Amino acid sequence: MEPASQSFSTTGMGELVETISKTASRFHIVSLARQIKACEDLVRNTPIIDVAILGQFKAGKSSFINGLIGRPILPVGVIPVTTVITRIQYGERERATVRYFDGTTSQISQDDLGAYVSEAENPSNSKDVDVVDIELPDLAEYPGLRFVDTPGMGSVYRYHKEVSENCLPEAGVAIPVISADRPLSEPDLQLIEELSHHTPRIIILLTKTDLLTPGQQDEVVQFFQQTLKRTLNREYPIFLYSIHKDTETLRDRIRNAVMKELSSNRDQEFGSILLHKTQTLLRQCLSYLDIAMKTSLQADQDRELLRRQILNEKVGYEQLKEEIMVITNECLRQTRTLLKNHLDRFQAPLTEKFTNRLTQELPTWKGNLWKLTRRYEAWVTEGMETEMRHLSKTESIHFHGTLKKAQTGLVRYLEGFRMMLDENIQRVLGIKLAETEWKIEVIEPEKPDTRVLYSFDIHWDLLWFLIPMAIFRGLFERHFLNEIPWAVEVNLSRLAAQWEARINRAIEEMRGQALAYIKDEIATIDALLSESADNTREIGELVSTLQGRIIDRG
Ligand SMILES: Nc1nc2c(ncn2[C@@H]2O[C@H](COP(=O)(O)OP(=O)(O)OP(=O)(O)O)[C@@H](O)[C@H]2O)c(=O)[nH]1
Ligand SMILES: [Mg+2]
Repeated sequence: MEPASQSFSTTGMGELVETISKTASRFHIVSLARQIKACEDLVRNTPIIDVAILGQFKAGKSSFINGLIGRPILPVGVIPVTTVITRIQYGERERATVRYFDGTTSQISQDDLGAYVSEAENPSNSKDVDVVDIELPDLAEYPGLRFVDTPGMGSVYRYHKEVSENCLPEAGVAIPVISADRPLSEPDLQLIEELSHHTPRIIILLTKTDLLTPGQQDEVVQFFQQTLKRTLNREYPIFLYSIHKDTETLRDRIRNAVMKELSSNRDQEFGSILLHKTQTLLRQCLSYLDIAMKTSLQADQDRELLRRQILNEKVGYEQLKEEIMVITNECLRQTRTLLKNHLDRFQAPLTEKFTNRLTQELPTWKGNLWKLTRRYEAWVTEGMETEMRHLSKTESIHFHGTLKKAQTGLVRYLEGFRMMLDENIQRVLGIKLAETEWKIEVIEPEKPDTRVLYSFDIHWDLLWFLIPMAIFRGLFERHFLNEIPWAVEVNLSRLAAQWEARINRAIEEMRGQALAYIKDEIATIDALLSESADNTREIGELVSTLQGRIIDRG
């Protein structure tokens, strides 16, 4: 903490108020808005000190201000009167300006004031008046001071209290008014306590002293002093006032001891008011930042926990990858068996079909062994191609078994991963991940190549000119027929291998998608987590900057 320094510069304060203002908007500390605005106004504008007269309804606030002015400008009455904030200051000419909530203004005659500031003529402030500003040549002896008359608190008009409370941040000097017939109620103490946050200058005014004997007045003043000391541990100057008895004397006492002093030391007063306000603002801002910091730290811890949960061996990318590998490898391995088992059932019927056809066709084939062999090759190739193409078409639906299994496995696995992530995020951060439309599509394998290659192991046919067909034809025909089961088996197996390659490629593609999904999701969460750490750092930096501006009040 910086050593206490009572010297200050408005520039330095302006910069501090600006930092607080930025902090408040960055962390949405809306509750400080009015105080910030009040400090900004004080820093920016010509120093004018608002002397706010506040207190319970009918305490005699408006009457007291009228007394200071020396004539009955403000409406007073036996029922709650003041309904709008009225600010009165010195001006060369008499002038009254009504400022409305919508920002518009209008000049009114002093005599019409009641129509705007009294509850009777402007019920519930139906005229939407924000404030009425009055300038009077009568106040020449109080340059730089602006007396602020406020609606009374504690009456049936609850909004009167709100209006008055809202103006507390602007109060430079506060005069809580307490009527002698209701000496120091709980709301009075609360008001004084609240005021102490906003101003270093609180002067208590005990009104209607004509209702008390001098002895009773002393008694009441003593009671005030003791109570304030006991409850707030503070001492405040207490002044007496009455509109009926010793008015001049009492008023002059306040004038000389308070108002004149405020006026003549205005710059210094202004400085200490601004200092007080910015320090209060600073402390409040720091206490909000404290909450933000705690929340952020807590969140960081939880996020760290979440991070650990995401990155631990159970849910870390490497582990997830391994599990996904297990799921898919199992499917990849099973593809061949599945295909083989399915295609095996075609072995016998196809063999029979080809054998029968060949048995029928062979006798019609003419020529030497070479020609016969070529013919046989062409016949088998064409026949096999047709059959394999047909099988590939009609049976492919049954080949997708492992692909579907891999898809189901991956989808289920990813759902589990996401659900786990979702639960953690919800528990730690209290937010729900947006649903993703993500799902694994089965990738259709491309159609395999059904071309068939076939030839004898030993190229007898090249020796065709040595082989007399009349003797050996029967032998070769048998050989051709015997080749059929093998040809069927080889081509079914080739078909299976081609489908296996394609299906497994599709499974691997799905695996790639699943891994990319997990990787992306983890990276996103990771990025969000690092952002939160920055938040804590940012708050930390702000806290240390602002703490350096705290002045120890000792
Ligand atoms: N006996 C006595 N009555 C007073 C004194 N000051 C004010 N009153 C009376 O108290 C009543 C209220 O006075 P106001 O000045 O209107 O009081 P206020 O605090 O402004 O009231 P609100 O604006 O309604 O909050 C009026 O009837 C005044 O005549 C005083 O010193 N002695
Ligand atoms: Mg009043």
